[in-house]
Amino acid sequence: MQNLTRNIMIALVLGLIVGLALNYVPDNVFSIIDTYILTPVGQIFLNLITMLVVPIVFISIALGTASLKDPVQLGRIGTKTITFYITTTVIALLIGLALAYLIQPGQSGVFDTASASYEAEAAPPIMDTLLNIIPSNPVEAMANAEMLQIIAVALFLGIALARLGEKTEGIQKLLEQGNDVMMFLVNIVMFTAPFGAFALIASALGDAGIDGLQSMAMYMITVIGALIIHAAITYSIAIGWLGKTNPLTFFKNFFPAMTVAFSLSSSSGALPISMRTAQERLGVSKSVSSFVQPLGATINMDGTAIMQAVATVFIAQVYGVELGVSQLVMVVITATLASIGTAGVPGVGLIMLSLVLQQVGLPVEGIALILGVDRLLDMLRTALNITGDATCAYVIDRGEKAKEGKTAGIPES
Ligand code: DAS
Repeated sequence: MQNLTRNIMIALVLGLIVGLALNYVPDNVFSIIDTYILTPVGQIFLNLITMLVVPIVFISIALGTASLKDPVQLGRIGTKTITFYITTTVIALLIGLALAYLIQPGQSGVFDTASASYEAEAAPPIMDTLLNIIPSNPVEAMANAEMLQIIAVALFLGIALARLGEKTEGIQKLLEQGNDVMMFLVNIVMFTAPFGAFALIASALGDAGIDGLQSMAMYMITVIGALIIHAAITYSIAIGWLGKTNPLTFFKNFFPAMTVAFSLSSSSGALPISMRTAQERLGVSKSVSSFVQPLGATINMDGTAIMQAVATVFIAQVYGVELGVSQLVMVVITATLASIGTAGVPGVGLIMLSLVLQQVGLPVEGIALILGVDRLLDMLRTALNITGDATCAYVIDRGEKAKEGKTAGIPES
């Protein structure tokens, strides 16, 4: 794991250097390099990982649920998980809104709203998503990577396995072997991680351009500042107070997973590594990790919520729209619900942002203003998203072990 992290870090630094350098080559040269080298390499890496997401989430949730034999414990862990995720997402949104009003990123610089245009991808209506959690056709749900529906089917299967016990040990064994196969395939795919990380960040930086970064500097500073504050305050309080652990030790041990999430810009794609890191380096039990983290990769995206809060205020400021308190409340509610229904894949935050903007009557084409730097911010907010999932798993695991009188906490390295 250390070698992988080191190689990814080296690849990211090289990618940053190359990405900056690509700003000084003619546009047509960059376009050729990006089209025929960077984007294909990055896409191959993303597809390799994304290919494994559906089986990994399904198997992990089914096994995690099946291992929680006591339905009372399953209910307790499920309730704590959902409560933690919704609470931290609301706090993240409030931090994003507060910092955006403090820094006022939309007041600095000149933004060309006249030519701004953005075709919002059809975001799933939130209520439909929540009502359709139970799929009529599980196979179709898997084929369409409807993550909430896949989780629902896996939960039902896991509960059945837990209740039927030995009668279904063959299926449980099959799932466990399937999990071993998936982890083996992840190991193979992760060999390509440094190449993918290099290509993705070089392409994103080359695409954003130095001018783009400068004009969006205040917006990026606001988002990055809120991400840091959320990790440094919200998660640190949870880790220190509820997890009884030094937050710095936690972040240091979880850092390898954060680099993978940063490279991938995909919570779901980073899931295998984030679960393995939580289990091996944070000491989280497999049953809690396999239940809490796959759920979080889909329904918990605090980093994304922060981007949406800041982007909404930024776009309102650029277009000279005053947001009332009721509209800000709608931003919090819509962004919280929107994050529940979408899988953790690259760029999904922007799709949800169009939902939030529509909800508060802001022009969706305002997204065009932040599009250029979004891939870079997506890397950072995805790293925060999975850190929130791991924080939840760690805190819940500590609570469960305390109940059982077991020792808990980060194993001595
Ligand atoms: N890339 C998303 C994720 O995987 C986050 C986002 O798009 O905001 O968590």
